[in-house]
Amino acid sequence: AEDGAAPVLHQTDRESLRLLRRVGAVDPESLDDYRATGGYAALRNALELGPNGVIREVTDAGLMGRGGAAFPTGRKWEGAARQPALPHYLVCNADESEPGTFKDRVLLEGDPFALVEAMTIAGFATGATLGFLYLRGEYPRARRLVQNAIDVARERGFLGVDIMGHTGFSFDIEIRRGAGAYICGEETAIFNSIEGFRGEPRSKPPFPTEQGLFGKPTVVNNVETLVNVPLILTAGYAAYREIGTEKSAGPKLFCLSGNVRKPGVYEVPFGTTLRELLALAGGVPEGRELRAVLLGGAAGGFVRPDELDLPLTMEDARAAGTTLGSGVVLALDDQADLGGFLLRIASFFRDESCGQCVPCRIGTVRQEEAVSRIVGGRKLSTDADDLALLREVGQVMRDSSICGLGQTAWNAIESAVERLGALSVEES
Ligand code: L3W
Ligand code: SF4
Repeated sequence: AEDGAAPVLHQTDRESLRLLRRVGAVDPESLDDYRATGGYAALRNALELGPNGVIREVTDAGLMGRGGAAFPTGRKWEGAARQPALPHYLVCNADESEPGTFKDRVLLEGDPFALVEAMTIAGFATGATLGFLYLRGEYPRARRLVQNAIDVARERGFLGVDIMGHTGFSFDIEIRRGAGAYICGEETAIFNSIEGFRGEPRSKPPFPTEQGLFGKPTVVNNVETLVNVPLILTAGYAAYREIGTEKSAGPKLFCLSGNVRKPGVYEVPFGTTLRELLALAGGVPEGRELRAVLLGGAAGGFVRPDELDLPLTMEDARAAGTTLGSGVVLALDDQADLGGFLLRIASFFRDESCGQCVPCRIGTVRQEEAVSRIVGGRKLSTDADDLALLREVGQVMRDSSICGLGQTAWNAIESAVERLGALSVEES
């Protein structure tokens, strides 16, 4: 078909619009199982639609990034596709390291062919001939299963040259493994890591769509974001948009952890309330009361028990002063040590700061020290106020750090202070 030809998409049932439909239900090493459950129908449709048609479909579906920042995927793909510089690259960010985040692992291990197909579609749409899967080093099982999927797909003509008999369409995938640094999940630090340099973020702009890996136009997408693409290309954007809300379309994976009875990954439509999601996970253990929920991860914010009717959408989370981030829903009950938990977050950021820029390198240390003093019941001095110091340091990090790590290192602690009254005199 010509570029931009009319869609050849068909309606499907709700089950085929579930991200986790194959996880635990099919053999993740079997391409035949994958194909028997609808695998590669999306790529076939994509090849018929042409690159522009695919980008239009993804844009009309309203797909937004699932790694934390919720940037529109179609806009990102279009931005890279129109760049004249060649080659174009695709990077799948599978360096899942946000504390409390384990959804991508479930997809990587449970449905690796879906990711391979999704990356191939993304490569086709954006003109990339090579895709890198940047995988968290601590996921050896995912590495084995995805490598197997890549190898089998290549053997059977779903990767390599003239894919699915489509003359002139070549695409391949290589895995690169991280080595334990959280900062290597930042998209430009991934480029440095793949290129053999220290995993430090680069200043943006230029955005990766213009100058990314090896200085070339690059699309970086999270695993979950990509695995939505075959759903859209199989069912069509209209059917996909029936899931979720108008502004936050589609299914969403949440990682339930902390003081819940059944921790794990749950798939629900956007717009499900936090109360409903916690109920799916069995709520807090018997005899306990919920104290707070950390939403969005270490860069997110706290929700109080009186706010559980919050619909889980990008826009509602933002309005409530937090974010859905990478899907973290971490419950703390009345027996949880909130002060210790906040100190753990502060220590995490101090540990993981790459040290490249001063506000974050120094600020995360000062933040940890101040939280430690407050939690430990020690005073900075008779006339100094550690909370005021925290606020000032937090604001400086937010305003002047190079990357998202430093910019968000104060978010959760600020939220606990402002919304839960944590780190007050009574707390210590
Ligand atoms: C082209 C423009 N592209 C922005 C692209 C940009 C990037 C994406 C988002 O992530 C989140 C934070 C935490 N032309 C563009 C453009 N882009 N403007 O859109 O960009 P940005 O800068 O808003 O965010 P980011 O730095 O990529 C920050 C979350 O990440 N986080 C933790 C994440 C952890 C995981 C995990 O373990 N799976 O994801 C920590 O901060 O929520 O919102 O691609 O290039 N004009
Ligand atoms: Fe490194 Fe922190 Fe600066 Fe990001 S904000 S570049 S992690 S020092």
